[in-house]
Amino acid sequence: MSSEKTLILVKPDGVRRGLVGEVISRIEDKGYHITALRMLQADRELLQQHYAEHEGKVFYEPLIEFMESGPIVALVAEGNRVIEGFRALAGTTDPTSAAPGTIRGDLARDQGTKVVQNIVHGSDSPESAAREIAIFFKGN
Ligand code: IDP
Ligand code: MG
Repeated sequence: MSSEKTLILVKPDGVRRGLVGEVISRIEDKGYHITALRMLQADRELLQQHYAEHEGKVFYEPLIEFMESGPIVALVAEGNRVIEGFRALAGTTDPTSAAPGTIRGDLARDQGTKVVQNIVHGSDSPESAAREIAIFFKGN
């Protein structure tokens, strides 16, 4: 049985709104295993590494500022096709049009801010997952 890992973040909006348990429940209810977990206040350097692919975009600076605006929860989830599976659980980037039933579709909406606040991050490929897990879980 092949397995896979993904890096999931509960963003500052999710932590502020008390949705950590809700997000974790949805991951576990789907049948994935959480194999690492930490709460942290991310600093700018870590966030610049994590979001390097978005450097230069209009929402880049607001994204970094938003992500350092409060504590986040980082976790590693494991299971066959977990990268794709968690992206499906999360829903599309824009929470206004994200499908009902998804984390973003059920729990978030566009608040008119420069960066859209959408509760969670999930890695988008095996390469991203390996890179992102190394950033948030050094030594794992
Ligand atoms: P993803 O989180 O669904 O993978 P990405 O394109 O990787 O989406 O963007 C990273 C984050 O940047 C998003 O989750 C969202 O918070 C924010 N973002 C992405 N695109 C936009 C945009 O067009 N306007 C405002 N914020 C955006
Ligand atoms: Mg992304």
